[in-house]
Amino acid sequence: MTKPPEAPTQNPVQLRGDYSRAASDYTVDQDWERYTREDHEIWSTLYARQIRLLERYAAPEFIAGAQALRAPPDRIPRMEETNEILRRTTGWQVVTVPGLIPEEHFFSHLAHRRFPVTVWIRRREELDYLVEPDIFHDFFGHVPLLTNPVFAEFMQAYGGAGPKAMATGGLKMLARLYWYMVEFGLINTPDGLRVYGSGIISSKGETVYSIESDKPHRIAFDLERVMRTDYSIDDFQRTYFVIDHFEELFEAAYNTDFAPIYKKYADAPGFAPDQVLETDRLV
Ligand code: HBI
Ligand code: FE
Repeated sequence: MTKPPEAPTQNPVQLRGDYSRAASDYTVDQDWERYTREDHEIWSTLYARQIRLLERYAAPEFIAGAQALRAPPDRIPRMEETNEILRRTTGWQVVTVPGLIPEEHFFSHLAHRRFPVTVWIRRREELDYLVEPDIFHDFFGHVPLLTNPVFAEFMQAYGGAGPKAMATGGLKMLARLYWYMVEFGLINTPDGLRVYGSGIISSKGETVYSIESDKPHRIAFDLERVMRTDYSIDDFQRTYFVIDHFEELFEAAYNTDFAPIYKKYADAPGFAPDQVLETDRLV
């Protein structure tokens, strides 16, 4: 019997899933037969809304990944079908979990090329906003880019950096890297800015806002800048960080020793989410 974890430090929420059947690594069976007609209809509504935004707003690598997964538009995908495809492309696997899981388990899954996907789907009244990631956010938002070799390498290296961060007080800074560059990242393309961050691309409103609005700051990716910047979890982002290539993330996670950064800024307050520094290169 696995007791529900305290919500991870970044997501102070009352956890919704059933953790009683979870294994020691917090995985559970998807139990696809247990989804209701309403669950599949909510998936279909969300999928139809987001898939039509991809052409205009999503990074080409994201679109290619979404197509490669061949997710059904009218029902929640079966993870074993997805895993067949992932195994052949980058060797990643999806594992299903009851919801948010403790950081150390989350990092460990990523380090072993396993992406935790929540099994339940949001209710109709949560269509536009929900606090804890559901299967639509995790699957539609995160899994497509796991078919991209460079991004997949970055995600594994990111997971590998977890234990040392937790041991040396760097968890908050490492979590900011995930927040800004995995959940809310933008990428420059010859056709202009495009979305690849999961939190954006799984949200109808934020997909448009992140590209069209003149309210948020858009700042060129800089590892230390991102690691030092606080974020809010309950509204559209005030700042997006922009990369030119996914290799920038790979370089950061694979070739940078984060320890000196954790040490240098351990007691420094974070920058406010809407702050702009004169050293920032605005995009
Ligand atoms: N658990 N299932 C799940 N999904 C996440 O995205 C997740 C998590 N636990 C911790 C977490 N994310 C964040 O704190 C990461 O920054 C580590
Ligand atoms: Fe996410």
